[in-house]
Amino acid sequence: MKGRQWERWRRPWNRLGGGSGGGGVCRLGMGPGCCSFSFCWGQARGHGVGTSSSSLWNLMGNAMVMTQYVRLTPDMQSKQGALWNRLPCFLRDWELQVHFKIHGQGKKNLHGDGLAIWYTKDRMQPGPVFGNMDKFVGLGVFVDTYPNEEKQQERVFPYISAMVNNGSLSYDHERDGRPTELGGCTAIVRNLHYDTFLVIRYVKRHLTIMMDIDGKHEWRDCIEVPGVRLPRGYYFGTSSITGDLSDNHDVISLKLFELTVERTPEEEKLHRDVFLPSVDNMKLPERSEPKALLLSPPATTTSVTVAQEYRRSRHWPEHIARWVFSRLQQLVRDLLLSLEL
Ligand SMILES: [Ca+2]
Repeated sequence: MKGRQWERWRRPWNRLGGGSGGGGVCRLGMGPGCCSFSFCWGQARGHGVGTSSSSLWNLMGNAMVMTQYVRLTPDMQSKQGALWNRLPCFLRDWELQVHFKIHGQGKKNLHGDGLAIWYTKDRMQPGPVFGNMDKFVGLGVFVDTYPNEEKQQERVFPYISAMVNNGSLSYDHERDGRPTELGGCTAIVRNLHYDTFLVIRYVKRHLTIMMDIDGKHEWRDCIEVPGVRLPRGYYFGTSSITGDLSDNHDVISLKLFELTVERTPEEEKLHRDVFLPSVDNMKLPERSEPKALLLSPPATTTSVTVAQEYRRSRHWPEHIARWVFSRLQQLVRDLLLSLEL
């Protein structure tokens, strides 16, 4: 990356609320002692995608290494592909820059399905969520190009959304992931003649997603979620899938930057390592939880985000109390019936 280009990646932390300590320092993640990675053709060949055992990357499915990029899927039906980094990442604060291109022959909404960027516990697990496994553990960021849900007038596609999962939630493909999304924004990214970028920034448990898709070399805000707890030691990857409709989903570069941010002693205590992903003030259901306790959006509202659902879920003790009470009622009824007999 050229110096001038590098400048545009930098952004005052205070504006993002991530740098109470007077601003952070970014450095390219290829430095010593850093688990960061990058492939950018002609610049970081040693870390490029390849078949040698020294490659930091694994390809999966229909993904192909081309001269200047990795093609996750070609513009053909029923393909899926992925690219995964081999090393778990133990950075506390990081920024992933994704240079991608989505293009194809399809007109209007006759193209799909989009691509996803992952920071997850598991890697190389093909599945239905943009080519990756469902019920993943970690963070997924989706560039969804096809509106599956019919009533989607209030939402213009392609649409970027994010989801944090502890392994208990399914991505609802038919509803474009709305029941579980943390937030999102429209991103017109198909068939553009200029470069398109996404950046996922994770600083002090603050998740920020921005995009540069207008050819103006400017970042636009997309998603901002505080209180996101992501364990260290997960894997970065990207994946894509096509169905009846298709597109070329190309990744030109993935660059991870370590972000060095000062923490106060109090923040050090607060930001202790976690073992499962979660979002503050949001209740992720446990796998074994009774169905009655799982939160589902009301049938009448299609635009309620999971964030809103989770905020409501702060009343979960009431749900438990109601459930226990109904069970007790049932037990008493059963007892009375058996006495009558
Ligand atoms: Ca979709």
